[in-house]
Amino acid sequence: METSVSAEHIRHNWQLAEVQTLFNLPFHELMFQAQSIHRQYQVAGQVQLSTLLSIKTGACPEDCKYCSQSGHYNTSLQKEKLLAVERVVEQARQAQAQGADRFCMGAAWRAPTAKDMPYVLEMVKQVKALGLETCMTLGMLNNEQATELAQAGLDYYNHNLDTSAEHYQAIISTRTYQDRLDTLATVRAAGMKVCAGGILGLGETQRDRWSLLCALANLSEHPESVPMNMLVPIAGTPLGDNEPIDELEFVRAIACARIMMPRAVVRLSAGRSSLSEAAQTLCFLAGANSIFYGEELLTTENPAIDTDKNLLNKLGLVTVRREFTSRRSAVSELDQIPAPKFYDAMAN
Ligand code: SAM
Ligand code: DTB
Ligand code: SF4
Repeated sequence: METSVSAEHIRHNWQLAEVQTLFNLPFHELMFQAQSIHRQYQVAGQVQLSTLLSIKTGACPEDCKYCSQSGHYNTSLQKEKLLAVERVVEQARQAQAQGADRFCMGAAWRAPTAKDMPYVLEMVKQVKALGLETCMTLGMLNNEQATELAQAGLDYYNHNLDTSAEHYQAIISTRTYQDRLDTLATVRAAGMKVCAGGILGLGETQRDRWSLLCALANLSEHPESVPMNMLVPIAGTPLGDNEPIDELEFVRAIACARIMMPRAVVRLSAGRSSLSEAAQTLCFLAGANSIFYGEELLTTENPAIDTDKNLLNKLGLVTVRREFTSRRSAVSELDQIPAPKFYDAMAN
């Protein structure tokens, strides 16, 4: 049966058992379903590029067991106070020149203080004035802060659920899962786009992965952006010696995110430096259509820009700002490619 874009795929009532079945499908079947959804709801072959900057680094009062920036662990990280607005704008300009279309600013805070707000608002205004989309991740927000950020022109706010509600207590004790859900609701109510995802490799079970995916997909509106991070183990943190997870598990999680949140842009986020080209390619096939672009994430390494450009070109993927990649094929404009009709694998 052929179907057109259909609202039946946009659901907020996912059950754990269903996600278990989806996650454990034969790999080729899972990939087929993910591709089918991807091609109905996303522009196939297009990848969005976001560049990250840490605007305030380290000495964070939170105790997230994975994080280089928590003040609770000795990670030999160079701390830095809030950067001057001009330095942030300069970095944004460079990111734009290198091809990014969104600039994401992250601060190692539990929540911004009243003293910080005028500076971050100014950063949003000036970065946006360059013609870039803006994103910030500053910890928890109250209604007033969220409204101010939205009025300054902030497009996206990143705040991750990180893991399942069940595994959460083993990872963070200084704020609750409900605190995170509350911040996401506050961001949504202020009219900003929500960027919310998680990390795999925190010692969670498969069930925790299904539960995280359910928690994200069962939000009253799906996040517009879903970053999928693979733990970057940081020496000195409690998770510094964690074994890397099976790459195919990560690909499966991306495929499920694609199927469960068809309209979201799924970002292949932290951990890309340790993934082979082949594994990243599977992530793109599974439905990832955004990456962090630039040689550093917040405090850890990311693939070099030339490495990423080569990979995208090799795969024939184009970026939202197309002048930064070229298609291998003779077709130069995505719009010229006729929209294919797809068998709907979700219908029985
Ligand atoms: N302090 C803010 C907060 O936590 O809300 C914003 C910055 S925090 C670094 C943003 C996200 O980066 C975290 O929620 C987590 O998902 C991800 N992250 C941090 N350290 C990581 C690591 N070592 N490996 C993978 N992802 C990580
Ligand atoms: C997200 O989910 N991943 C990014 C962004 N949101 C802010 C952060 C990744 C951080 C990786 C570890 C680091 O560089 O410190
Ligand atoms: Fe602080 Fe964010 Fe790191 Fe947690 S993840 S320790 S809140 S910077």
